Amino acid sequence: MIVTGAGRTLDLSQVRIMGILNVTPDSFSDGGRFNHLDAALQHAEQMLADGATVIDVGGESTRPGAEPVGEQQELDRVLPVVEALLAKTDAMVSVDTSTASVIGEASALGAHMVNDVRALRRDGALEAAAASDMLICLMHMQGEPQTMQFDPSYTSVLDDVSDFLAERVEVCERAGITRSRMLIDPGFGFGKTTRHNYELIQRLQELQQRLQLPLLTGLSRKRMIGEVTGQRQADQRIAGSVAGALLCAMNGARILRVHDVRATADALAVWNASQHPSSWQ
Ligand code: 7PJ
Repeated sequence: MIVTGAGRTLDLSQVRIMGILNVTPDSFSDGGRFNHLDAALQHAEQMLADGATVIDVGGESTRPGAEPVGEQQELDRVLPVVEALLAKTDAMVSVDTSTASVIGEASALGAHMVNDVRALRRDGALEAAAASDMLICLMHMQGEPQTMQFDPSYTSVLDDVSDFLAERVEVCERAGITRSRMLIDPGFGFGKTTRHNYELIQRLQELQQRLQLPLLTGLSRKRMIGEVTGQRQADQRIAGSVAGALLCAMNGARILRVHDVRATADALAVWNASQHPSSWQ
């Protein structure tokens, strides 16, 4: 399985790691330490050295209850980092955004992927993505970040997620985005209880079979890891997150969106070795 965005191909026959680069002042799991350009670049370079292929740059906090960010503020946060990453690293560059102007400007700079937690439902986002040649990750979310964790409810979480994504895929196709540019994501923690999240992990294979598109998953340091491990602090959730990421990979995910790149790469290496023992002495 190979996907191409903005002229850059990504071979998904091996599972890839997307390293999270938050450029929000309130990024909950890194304390907002990577606000400044140099620090952001340095962090990205470390993640690439540790085994990331994609760097996901986000200027809007979508954690539960977070305040929305203004458009100009998001542009100011994200674009300089995208530009620097494209100039100075060989990363595949993804922008974690729902904003049409950010999609358009990032595309003009040469960014390779749009990662949209709102699946291109904001005004102008679909058109901006269609006008680009970027990869598009469509994610499922029930509600909006400010209220989504109040009382998430589903008849069948897998059916709802898969129906929603199927509809967004269709809308994108009608707008001229080919399926070869799409990825899908169940959206762990976005309007879902812990039970919903783990049911989705258990049934990830089914989701992939229904949609027939490459799966991206992100559960790194999230509350669903804290809930079952008892780890209240995000930076204490690394082992749990690595276990969760590996489970997603074993259940068919092709791109893993993570904070802890090296730990995740190590886990994938061990899994790989167990699949190809003959490459070892
Ligand atoms: C996700 C995301 C995710 C995708 C965030 C956090 C919250 N994009 N952006 N999937 N989560 N595609 O990292 O905790 O799960 S922001």
